[in-house]
Amino acid sequence: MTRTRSTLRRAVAWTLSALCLAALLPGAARADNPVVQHIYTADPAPLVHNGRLYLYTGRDEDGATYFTMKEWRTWSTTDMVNWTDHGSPMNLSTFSWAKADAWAGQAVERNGKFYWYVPVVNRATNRMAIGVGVSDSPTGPFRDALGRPLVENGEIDPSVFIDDNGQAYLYWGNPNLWYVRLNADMTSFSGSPTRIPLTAAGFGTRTGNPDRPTLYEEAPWVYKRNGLYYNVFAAQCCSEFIAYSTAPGPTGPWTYRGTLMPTQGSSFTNHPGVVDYKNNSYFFYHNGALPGGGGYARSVAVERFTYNADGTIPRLGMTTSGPPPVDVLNPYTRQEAETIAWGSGVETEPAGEGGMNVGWIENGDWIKVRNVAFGNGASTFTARVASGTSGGALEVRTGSATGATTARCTVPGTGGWQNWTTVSCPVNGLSGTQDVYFRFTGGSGYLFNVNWWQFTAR
Ligand code: FUB
Repeated sequence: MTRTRSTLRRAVAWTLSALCLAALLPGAARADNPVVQHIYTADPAPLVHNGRLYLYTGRDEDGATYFTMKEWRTWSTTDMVNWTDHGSPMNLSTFSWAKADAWAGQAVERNGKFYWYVPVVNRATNRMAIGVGVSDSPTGPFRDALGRPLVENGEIDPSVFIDDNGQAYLYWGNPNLWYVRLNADMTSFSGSPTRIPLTAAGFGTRTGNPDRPTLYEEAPWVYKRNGLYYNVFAAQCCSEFIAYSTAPGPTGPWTYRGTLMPTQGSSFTNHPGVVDYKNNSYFFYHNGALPGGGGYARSVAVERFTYNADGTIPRLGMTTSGPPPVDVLNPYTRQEAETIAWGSGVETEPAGEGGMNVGWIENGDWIKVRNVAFGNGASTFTARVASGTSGGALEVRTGSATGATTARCTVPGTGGWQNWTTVSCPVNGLSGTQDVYFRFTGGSGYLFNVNWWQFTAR
């Protein structure tokens, strides 16, 4: 099998060498934003379910010169710093009627099923339409719930919201802002799509574009907090900034509340997603912060924030540090190798054993996993590995990717990149709660894959 890695991975590896130097400087921020480093991601949509935060995104293809998007991706975390890659549970071919443009959507849970609303080009009409994927699991796979668009008027960016009384709403639109009441089945609606009046009082005033007199551009994200309804949206174009409005009810009347995140970050679009998780509030967005990043090579990032006492949202800036951890990671249960705080040089792929594995590993690549709670100390490190060449070594380091080595497992050739075996090695001096770095070493070319890892306590 020929294994070729993307230009993005090489670029991240180079830039991380520079960031490591920066980290030695006093006061240097630890770079944990964007949340994913091995592919470009865009259009974040968070969802909390059963104590886990799931993140639904689009994917910008390497080298794209437009929003050339073919698949959606799912990620999850329990601590806001280590993110598990669940791969792509839905793509353009999920919708047989879709031609192109796997753009910004949102997923929601109802009665044990997960509904993911997404805009795509309808092949039959050549217009943007909104489809709905459904799954029994937050990580998919998703199938087309209808076999046709749910709604189509040439506009994009669905946001779904279920009110306390069970009434669900779908909002979407660029250049207009629409809503429709969804039925309890989440795949049909009552009444007709209705246009929300884009007034200056509701959505601010834009200058210099008579066709779009208010700031509303696209990407609505509608939710409710303490009885107040929020619509956070991408404002003005281009470059966009993030603004928001509030209302006493789900259909308005909306009052413009100003800027949430000013234009920043070398992507001319931005896209909001807001969620509460483990007693904190989080704002997801995207920028062009990864190497090679830009308007068509975006990356999802996240900031923690606190609402003001009157319910308004403070103005937020993009950071490279991101939020602090809200939980520890337990090394004494099996952890997926694709649970990553920061990865340098690696990629992921579906594993033959199920789930995903880390692959395309070369000498010097590494993965950081944050806030790992070793307690009184670990005695043994175990990893599930495969190698289509002659393997290498998997080192567990602390402090940095070149810090103290606490364990070193030799990985043999296994006769194939999906021929898995389990290796173990002794651990020395790993206790308390700290970040660990898995560093991969060996000869030239691809060394081995890693599916999961686990420590044994002393
Ligand atoms: O990702 C494609 C489009 O760019 C989204 O639908 C918009 O919200 C903007 O982010």
